Amino acid sequence: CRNLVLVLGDQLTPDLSSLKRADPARDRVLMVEVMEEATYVRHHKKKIAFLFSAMRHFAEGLRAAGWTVDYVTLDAEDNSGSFRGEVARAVRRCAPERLIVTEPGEWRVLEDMKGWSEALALPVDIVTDTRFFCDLAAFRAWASERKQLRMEFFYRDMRRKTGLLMQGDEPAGGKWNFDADNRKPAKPDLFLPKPKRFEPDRITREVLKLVADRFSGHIGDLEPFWFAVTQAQAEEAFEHFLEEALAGFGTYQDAMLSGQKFLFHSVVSTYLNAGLLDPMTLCRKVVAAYETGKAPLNAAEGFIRQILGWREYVRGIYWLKMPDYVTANALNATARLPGFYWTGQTRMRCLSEAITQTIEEAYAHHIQRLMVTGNFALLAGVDPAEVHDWYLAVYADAYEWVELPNTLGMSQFADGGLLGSKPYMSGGNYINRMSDYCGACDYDVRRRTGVGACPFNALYWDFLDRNADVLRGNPRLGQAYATWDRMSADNREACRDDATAFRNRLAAGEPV
Ligand code: FAD
Ligand code: DLZ
Ligand code: SF4
Repeated sequence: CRNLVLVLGDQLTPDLSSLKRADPARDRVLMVEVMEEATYVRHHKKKIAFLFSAMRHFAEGLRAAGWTVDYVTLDAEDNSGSFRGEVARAVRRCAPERLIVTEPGEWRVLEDMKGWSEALALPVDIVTDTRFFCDLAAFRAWASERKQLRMEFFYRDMRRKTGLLMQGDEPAGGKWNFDADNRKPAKPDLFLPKPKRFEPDRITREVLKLVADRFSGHIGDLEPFWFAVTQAQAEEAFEHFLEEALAGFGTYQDAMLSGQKFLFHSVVSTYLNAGLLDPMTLCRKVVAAYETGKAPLNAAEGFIRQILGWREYVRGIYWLKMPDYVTANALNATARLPGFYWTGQTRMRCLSEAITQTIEEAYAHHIQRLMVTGNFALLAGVDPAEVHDWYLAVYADAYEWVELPNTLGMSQFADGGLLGSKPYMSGGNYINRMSDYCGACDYDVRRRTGVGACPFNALYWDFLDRNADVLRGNPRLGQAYATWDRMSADNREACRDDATAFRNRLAAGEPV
């Protein structure tokens, strides 16, 4: 063949930049299922199944469109188990003049790729990924002009640049951000939409068997498996969200309810990050829903900010700060990740809900990730590298470029305030306000210390105290430290003692 085009598992987009450079009549596509990618962290079974099935469906689509696809399944004889090994074998099979690949989403893969040309004695073109609103060069330029990086200002520039939800030079509705309207807890009797589910077809059933055989030791329930695995299905899932859930998305964005895994969230990150959905199309559809009166502005703006703002911003930060970012640990947190993160077995109701549904669905919504599992790990002083490995493994939407800044930066404050201006942390009070978890919990959210008190409470104050050298000067924490300072010495001591005892129990692996 003339060109060999390597398409990675999260590049399942028909107009991918690498494919656009090639010609179905003269070039060949290579896709590979490899053990290294499935095990560099031990991904959730559903995530592996989703990706292999989506890859196989995508290959079929390419063949139907006239491409020759060299597809290596995980169980193919002689599968070497790595991208590098499989590219080398494919080069021997078809002796191409050149290899073309769209830049990968993870630093580790790009570093390896940079050595391929020499190793294979072949030109390797690594081309820009055009599936984002802001390419990496543009982000670097934006960042280089600023002393402090903040998502909100990046987002405003992106609104201006794309014209999404703009009226001339002004934001639609006169404000950039409607989050003040978006903090309502949900009532248990609220009508709750469900994400669109799909029956596994023949290809998915084969993949499910493979994953059950080969990855039985990985976390997670493989079935029921209901994810979309094609572009058409993913688009259907998004249409379903537009009809059923978008209108409530803003208002209940931060709410949590027992047994309700999805609330008004779109559940499209898995599809978007694998390339089955296009971010610009999603945003345009949301604007149209607002303009036709199907969704209020706080919902449309809130949704667009997540995709046009946060998603693009964290990607920019990742590539700006790697490779050092992954080892950042500004608070010197060293505790091990508690074992119940892998089982959901804890009496703390909020954590057992979030972790159990993660095991079942490879999904939890943002506030569960940020204010339950993330918040707890932060307060308990868990090593951010362990927290990072967990998030990267357990969520079907997790790739390092998006997961790492969210975990290390937003959630664990391990970058010392680069991504967010203060740690996202709270005691039990916030969780109680935004959910119905506490009513069904063995612990008492109103008690700060003593037997049966909600562990988040003492941990919260103890966290502020332990990290005062880094955090006390932060103006956004002034009020919290003022409250701590006003507490009696006895109360402060009780917080320290209870939190230390609790952290010791975690370290000893005792049930909590
Ligand atoms: P919705 O709530 O419906 O939001 C719509 C879309 O906006 C999402 O599909 C997603 O593409 C985008 N989005 C929303 N918030 C963010 C964000 N903070 N960063 C980037 N994109 C965002 N998101 C991932 O895609 N992959 C991850 O590995 C990931 N890890 C996270 C780890 C932690 C500790 C935290 C706090 C957040 C993480 N997020 C991650 C962001 C967010 O939680 C998920 O994107 C969201 O929960 C996905 O569910 P949804 O599709 O129903 O999102
Ligand atoms: C996540 C993942 C998994 C589990 N397996 C594969 C695979 O077998 N083949 C493949 O091409 N990609 C896989 N991926 C996605 C890659 O890890 C992802 O493309 C890189 O990390 C770059 O973002
Ligand atoms: Fe979580 Fe504390 Fe509420 Fe229990 S009481 S659900 S541990 S916040």
